[in-house]
Amino acid sequence: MRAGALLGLWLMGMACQPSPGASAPPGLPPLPEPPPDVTEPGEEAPGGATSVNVTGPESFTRPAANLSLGRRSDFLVGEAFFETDWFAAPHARADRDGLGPLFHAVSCLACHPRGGRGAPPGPGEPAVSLLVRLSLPGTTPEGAPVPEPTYGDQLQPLAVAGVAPEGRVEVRTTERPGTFADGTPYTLLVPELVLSALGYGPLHPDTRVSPRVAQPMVGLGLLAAVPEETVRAWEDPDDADGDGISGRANTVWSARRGQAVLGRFGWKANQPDLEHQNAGALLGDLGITSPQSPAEPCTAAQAGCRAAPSGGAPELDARKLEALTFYTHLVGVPLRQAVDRPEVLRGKALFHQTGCARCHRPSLETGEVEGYPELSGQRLWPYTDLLLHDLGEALADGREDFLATGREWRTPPLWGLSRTHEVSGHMRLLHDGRARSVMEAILWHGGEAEGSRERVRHLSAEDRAALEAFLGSL
Ligand code: HEC
Ligand code: HEC
Ligand SMILES: [Ca+2]
Ligand SMILES: [Ca+2]
Ligand SMILES: [Ca+2]
Repeated sequence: MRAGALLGLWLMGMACQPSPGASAPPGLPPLPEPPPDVTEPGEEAPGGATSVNVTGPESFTRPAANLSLGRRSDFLVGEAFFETDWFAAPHARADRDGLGPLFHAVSCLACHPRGGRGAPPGPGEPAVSLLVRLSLPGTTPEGAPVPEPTYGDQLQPLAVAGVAPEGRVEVRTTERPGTFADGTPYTLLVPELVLSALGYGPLHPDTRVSPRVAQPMVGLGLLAAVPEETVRAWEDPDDADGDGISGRANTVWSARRGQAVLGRFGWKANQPDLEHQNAGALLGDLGITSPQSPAEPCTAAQAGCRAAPSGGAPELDARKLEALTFYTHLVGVPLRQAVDRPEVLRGKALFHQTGCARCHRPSLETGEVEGYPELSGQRLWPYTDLLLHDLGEALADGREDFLATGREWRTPPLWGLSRTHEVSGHMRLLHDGRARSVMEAILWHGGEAEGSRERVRHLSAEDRAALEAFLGSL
């Protein structure tokens, strides 16, 4: 520790030497954090012993490297439920029917292609892997958002024959030009959500609408294994240390445990665990009931939906939900590439110097997780604090989600970022997929991350490339 501190002081001295690229923009103090421009032990294996040696389009499909042979077959069973197409009931494949009556897609895979992330629709196209959450202001007794009275908590654009779909979801964009401090121009795409062909009349005038793209499926069990104390220790709700970054944990309702617990999953950390998240996806996205969510998502106003045939009670039983949940815990994080390239190390130092690491926390250790020895006691490099941060008005959806305000989002993990294009076929980032590159994602950061963004805007082209090289090595 002491040697580390001395090294830190020495590195700070180095950082103070004139380096035009990394200088702080006017009005912003340089960050005191020492930039670790060396490779740290384990950094190349973001998921510890679970990390998988894989490149290319299948990067997000491998089971954790330390999974035993016997448990690998359980993983494959769960994966099959993730990939399978569901059919409207009744269907000859009685174990695969019950789709809808209202739904958004026929499989998990349709939105999480190869375990990757979704994207907003192109101009004039309907949304596929972007879904829309709906609510009214206020909270339910459990602290959850209040569903829109006619449409519920999600807008399903598809329905089985004989039932009216809820509407059509499109995204219109306008260009917003900007410049880096060195004069280099850039263009951001400002999205506007357009809902049309509403099947059940107008939305309540106070409706809050939140578009979200599907998230990548890697390393999720490891995030479930992050000790709550670790996350809570990073909270700084009143910014007591004065660095402009607060960070609050979400607290959400766990029906399974019958109590409020730390929120970890979803763009607003609005889900307590993967079983909840998966049951919610089955119901809201596919219209598949499970022991956890036994009632179809039809509101009182949707008589056709309520009268449609069911595929069983429930449509997916406890054993299958368990298999699906097992799978979602154990998709391995790919090993990093070229961690010690000088440009990557320079970019890593800049990641710290520009303040990214204040929210995208590089490393932590998992606790003990019952039933998952593979995930316990691992040193991770996820680049997240799992906390909510106000990222400013431009990214705000204006929709509260448990404790998350309409301006707050959970810091997303950055592991696997380099595989985005290969796996998902695009480079769309952020909760609604508006960013077309890593640099655009950074340029959208505001609120608590405004200082970070401004530091990046003031970097030289060479330093920007180094930062991108580091992010492209994750
Ligand atoms: C209509 C598109 C769509 C479908 C279909 C879909 N998802 Fe998702 N998935 C999303 C979106 C959007 C999010 C983020 C949700 C949020 O922030 O509220 C998400 C988030 C998740 C997460 C949390 C990831 C994280 O990093 O926190 C898991 C796990 C997940 N989905 C599993 C599934 C499973 C299992 C299925 C099939 C039963 C499924 N999804 C089907 C769109 C989809
Ligand atoms: C105040 C906390 C904070 C700081 C500082 C911060 N970020 Fe973020 N970052 C977030 C949050 C929250 C999001 C999600 C925002 C959204 O989806 O609308 C995000 C999203 C991202 C994404 C997109 C990830 C994805 O899965 O779509 C990238 C890439 C990223 N940040 C990189 C950086 C870099 C590089 C820096 C430093 C220059 C940085 N961030 C600084 C909180 C922060
Ligand atoms: Ca159903
Ligand atoms: Ca609905
Ligand atoms: Ca702070």
